[in-house]
Amino acid sequence: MSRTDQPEVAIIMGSQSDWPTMKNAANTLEALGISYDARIVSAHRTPDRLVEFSKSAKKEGFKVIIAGAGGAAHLPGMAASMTPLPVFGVPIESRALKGQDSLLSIVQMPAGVPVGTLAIGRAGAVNAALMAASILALHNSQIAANLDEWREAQTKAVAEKPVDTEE
Ligand code: RP5
Repeated sequence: MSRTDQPEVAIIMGSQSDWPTMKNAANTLEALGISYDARIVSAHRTPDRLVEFSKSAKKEGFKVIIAGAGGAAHLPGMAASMTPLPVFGVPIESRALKGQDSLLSIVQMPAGVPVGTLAIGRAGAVNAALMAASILALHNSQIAANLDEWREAQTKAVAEKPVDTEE
């Protein structure tokens, strides 16, 4: 699997506390040989950092942004409002409302400023990385091959019969 020097995907998140979830996106990108840069960018606590990041992300060479946030999750939408790059939003599973707040905050964007919203939590983080990979694979045959291989391995890993597991 090949890597390039300039990270192709930016993973941004509202807080350090989002990293255990967003690490699933990072791990998936790594498995696919896709370079990324992970940063903490908070829409509420570091608004200037958000503006600076979003306005320069394309110039920096990023091709896709994955943004995870929880609660009043304004990060993905605000980032999308300031960049032409595709933005995938990952709703973090919040303690108070189990991520329903995050999901609704991210998914209900007004027409004209899209955020590709994924599932709450780990599944969303993994799938955001896979969506990023699908986009990059359109113009990168190595990533396309890695993605095919990853999917094939996933299929092969599914047993035909269930086994008893400890509860
Ligand atoms: C959001 O607030 C973050 O994305 C995080 O999910 C949530 C809680 O942040 P912490 O209080 O844990 O830093 O901005």
